[in-house]
Amino acid sequence: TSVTWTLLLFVYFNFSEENQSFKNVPIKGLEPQRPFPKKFYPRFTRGPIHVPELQQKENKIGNSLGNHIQDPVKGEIEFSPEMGMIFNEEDQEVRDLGYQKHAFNMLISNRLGYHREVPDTRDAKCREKSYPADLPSASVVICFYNEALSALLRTVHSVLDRTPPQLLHEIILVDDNSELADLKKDLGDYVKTQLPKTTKLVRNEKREGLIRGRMIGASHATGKVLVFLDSHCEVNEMWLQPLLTPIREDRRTVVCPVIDIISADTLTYSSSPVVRGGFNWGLHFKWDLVPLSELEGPEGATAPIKSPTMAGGLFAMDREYFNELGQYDSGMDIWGGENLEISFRIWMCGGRLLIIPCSRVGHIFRKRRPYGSPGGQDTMAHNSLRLAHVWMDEYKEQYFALRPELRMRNYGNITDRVELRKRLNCKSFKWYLDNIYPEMQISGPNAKAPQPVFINRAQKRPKVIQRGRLYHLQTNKCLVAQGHPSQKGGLVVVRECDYNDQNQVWIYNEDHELILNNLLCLDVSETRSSDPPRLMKCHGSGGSQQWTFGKNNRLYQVSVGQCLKVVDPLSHKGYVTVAICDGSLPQQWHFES
Ligand code: UD2
Ligand code: MN
Repeated sequence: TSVTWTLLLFVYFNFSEENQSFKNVPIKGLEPQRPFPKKFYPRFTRGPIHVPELQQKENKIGNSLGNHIQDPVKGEIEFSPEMGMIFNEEDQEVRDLGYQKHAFNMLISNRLGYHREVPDTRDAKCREKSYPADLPSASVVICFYNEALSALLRTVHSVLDRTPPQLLHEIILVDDNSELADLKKDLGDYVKTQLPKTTKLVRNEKREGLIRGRMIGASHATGKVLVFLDSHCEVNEMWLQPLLTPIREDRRTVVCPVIDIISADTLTYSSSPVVRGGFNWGLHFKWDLVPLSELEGPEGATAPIKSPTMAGGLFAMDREYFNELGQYDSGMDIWGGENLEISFRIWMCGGRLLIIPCSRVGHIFRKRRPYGSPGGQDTMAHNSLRLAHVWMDEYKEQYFALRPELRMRNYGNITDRVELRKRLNCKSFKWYLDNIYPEMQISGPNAKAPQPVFINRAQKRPKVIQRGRLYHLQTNKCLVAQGHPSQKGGLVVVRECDYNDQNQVWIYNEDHELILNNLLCLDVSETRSSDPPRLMKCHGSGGSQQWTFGKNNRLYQVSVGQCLKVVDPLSHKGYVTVAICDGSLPQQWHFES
């Protein structure tokens, strides 16, 4: 038990620290949703990764732009860190176009195809659970705008592959007036000829945004329960049963799976810690560690957790209850804010919102949103204003204190929503804060008594695998910083090796990062792979800072799919770059301890 207590205390301290530190986080405008801060991650260890040499044959599968609808044989391509290897210009084009249009690695997405196994990330105890036989059936609604076809179809097939047919009433795809040619044509053909009749495609005449888009999807649904998913997800084993069970018990329960992380750069699927939803006064969603009071009980790690808010994209809800509760605010545009609005509404109007640790769905977390709104407006601010005015009572002042420029901004007509709140007899926002989110810090306009300050904890660091010199075989030189190794954004070059110089010492760790002199990480630009590598602050989320040592002494950059190379081995300048891996001498490196 003492171990358990230590663990719980650790969780608690971290939780409090998060609340303390968020005060200083600047509120940015249109910020895409990020995965959890690093300290939330359990170190997810996988067995040894098998690294097959990618064959040109495999490379052809589905990776040409006109050749998407060719379903690679399941399991033909095993995942490897070198999955994004670039062999030719066409690969480069697919990769670059993917980052530009979708902000993730479309080359890897295409190579993975429409089916793949994902690691079962559930707690072991989840596997022992059983669920009622008479669960309600679900309509899965997936709304998309300009999605990469391979990611969309992998979402659909993951649902078809891992849902018992009797529980899957239908899948409704809502095309939010996408412009991409393959979505306009190939997708329609594919749905007609390759998917069961229960998969339907609905097309919006004009771009509506994800909020009205989901309402349109829901209006076509006839299943008992609505399940919403983003268009770049992969559902895990037994994902649906644990979601349907609490809804069957109480129709006013809304449930979310744990959102696992699919890396935007490598498409690796990895486990998320069980966290719950919160928000800050800038009305941005954030993840919180689960407070002690929620972790008690016999079911331990597998028990549903009450969550003050939802992330937005992935949840299940009784369909009639969705309608009764007022669906969404149809005055909200494109993206943002609807997740807080529905969360407040659920809690304040007599429902509850739970996260179900035994249900897991992976989602590609991108570093930026690849699309704008048709008129270029900040829809997040527009939508947040609407929700603040309808639901937050005097606490909307907390928002205006941070965003004074929005006080006078027009947010359209909210009469219907105000009436809805009255009709449903919803509680006050103060009740919500006191009872559902007591951890929320309130300073300024509606201040509470100050909260105690908690101890800061050091973040866990990835384990060092090797420490030494990065030696270039052809030139007999070592990789070093061009300027000072502590200079952010500095280039690296090869120079005469000096075995007494700390500034030439690299660390290679279990996260595949290369860190010079224990300071900065070797990093590449994800969108412009022609840029030379630079030393940057270690961000800990892989991708642009992930390097592997492979065949022919190559040093492979996972995110750009290319190898580190000395540009001109005869020049004293020693410039390096990344280029298509060809096994040639300029691309050969040794890590020397
Ligand atoms: C998160 C949610 C997302 C939504 C958003 C706030 C998760 C995993 N994702 O942002 O579901 O709640 O916060 O609004 O919780 N889309 C359209 N039309 C548009 C724009 C987007 O159909 O005009 C689709 C898009 O293709 C995607 C979904 O809506 O399938 C969500 O958009 P996103 O993935 O850009 O949002 P995300 O994950 O950053
Ligand atoms: Mn998304």
